[in-house]
Formats: sequence, structure tokens, C-alpha cells
Amino acid sequence: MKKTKQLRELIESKQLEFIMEAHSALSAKIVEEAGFKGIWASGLSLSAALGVRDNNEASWTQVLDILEFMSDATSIPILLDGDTGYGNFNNARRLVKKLEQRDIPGVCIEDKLFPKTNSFIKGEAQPLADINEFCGKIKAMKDSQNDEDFVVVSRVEAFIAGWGLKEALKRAEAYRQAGTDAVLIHSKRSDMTEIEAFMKEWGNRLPVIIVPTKYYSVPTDKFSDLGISLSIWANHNLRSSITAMQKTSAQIYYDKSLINVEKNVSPLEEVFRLQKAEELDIAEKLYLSSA
Ligand code: SPV
Ligand code: MG
Repeated sequence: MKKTKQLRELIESKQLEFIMEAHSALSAKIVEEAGFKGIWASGLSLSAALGVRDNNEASWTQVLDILEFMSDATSIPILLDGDTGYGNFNNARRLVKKLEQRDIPGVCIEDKLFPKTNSFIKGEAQPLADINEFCGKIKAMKDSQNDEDFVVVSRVEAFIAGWGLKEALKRAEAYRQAGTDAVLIHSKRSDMTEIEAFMKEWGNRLPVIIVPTKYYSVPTDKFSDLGISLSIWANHNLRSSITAMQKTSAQIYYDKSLINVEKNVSPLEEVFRLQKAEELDIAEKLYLSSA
């Protein structure tokens, strides 16, 4: 099934679904092998892996280049965290064209200003986009997609910026009317009170997506009870790799030897398997006369 259709089905399915963060082709492949049906190309993780901040310091074409590797390495759909769409409606609709060319089936845009800042850094100091301008961006994106199943998710940052429920609902409804396929409602609270209040008023006008990074201790059953469509585990491959690499580097530095780490790291055979080394071996026998 084409990736756009896969992503649309994930978002529109009646039960709660999950996608997992990746920030490279390797991590994307690991997400797929774990069993996930979709990948979150996290702006935070992509930027961190590039050694820059989550403030649009990496250009959108640099992000696109990584996405191309991620998409080539996997067969499940990728939802790109497209920040604010990297500019105005014109930049955002060009982004849609380029994503479609690379078989990236959907993008999430957030109602902040370019260059954005991560929602967990001084969220309340962050200005929100003008509602009409953001609706124009959604319309331009939807009008420019070639594949009817390409997904545009609109992320409401009203709670993050401290504007409250009324503003969150007003924005979500405006984005729905502009033609978005789903709404992502974000919260930085450690409980789900904001999300719960939103869901009670929202009903099921459109699928709702959440990012429970800060309310990680809320049982997942609660998400389905509230009628959430999709939960994004947003940065846990990046964070687990940081922990693992810090440990390994420190150990080798301290020991001046590999003796204590060999048993704790993936064998080289696993690296070769993930790279599909075997396929090249077979192809060489077929196509290289000397092999
Ligand atoms: C990301 O993963 O980059 C996100 C989610 O946008 S958050 O970091 O919670 O803003
Ligand atoms: Mg982000």
C-alpha cells in the first residue's frame, strides 16, 4: 500500500495508534523493525543529531536530505515534523511538493512563527501565528498536494503559549475549516488536564494527535478513553542513543581498551544486517562477471 494511504489509515483508524521518533535512516529502520506502523521525523531529534538547536538552524533542504535516506530505508510512512512550514504559505506548499517527490506522506505544521523554538523551552514567551495567516498556509498546502491521501496535520500551540482552552478550540476549529486532516494538540503539563478539557469540547470533529513527552506517567489507556487517534513517542530514540553513546565513549576513554564494551554493543554482523550487506553480495554474483 502506498505510504500516503498507510499514514491516512493510521490517523483515521478507530483505535488508538502509535508512531515512534526517528532522526536518521538507521533509527527509522529500527522503528520499523520494532513493529511500529509509522515514524515521527522529529524536528528536535533531527536538529540534535545534526548538532544544532531546534530553532530552524538546519535548513529545510538539509532536513529533506535526511528524510530521503529515512524513507529509502523503510516501508512504513513518515510524518515529518515540519515546524512552521519553513516560511509562509508559499514555502509550505513547496515543501509539500518536495515531500511528495520523496515519498514522505505527511507533514505536521505548528502555529508559531519562523524561526520556531522547541515548545519545552520558554513556551509562554513564544508568539503564535495569526489564525488567518495559518489557515491560508493550510489551504495552500492542501491545494498543492498531488496525491489526495497526503496528510497535513495542524498543531495547536495555544496551551504551550499559555492561551488556554478557548483559544485552543478556536484555532483547532479554524484549521479544520481550512481543510487540515488532523489536529495535534500539544501540552507541556505533567498531567492530561488540558488535553482532557480539549477532547471533551472537541468531540470527534477530526482525528486528534498527542505528544505525551511531559505526561509520560499517564497510563496509555487514558489516551484511548479520551478518543485520541494517534500518540507520538517523540524523542526517545534520540535520548536513548545519547545515553548509550555517552556510556560507551566514557568507558572506552577511561579504560583505553575495548574490553568492557564489546559485550554491550551491537555486533558488527548486526550493523551489516541493518545495511543489507547480504543483498549486495547476491547482486554482485548476478551482475559482476568477476564475482
Ligand atoms: C519534536 O519532536 O520536535 C516535536 C515535539 O515537535 S516537541 O519536542 O514536544 O515539541
Ligand atoms: Mg518539533
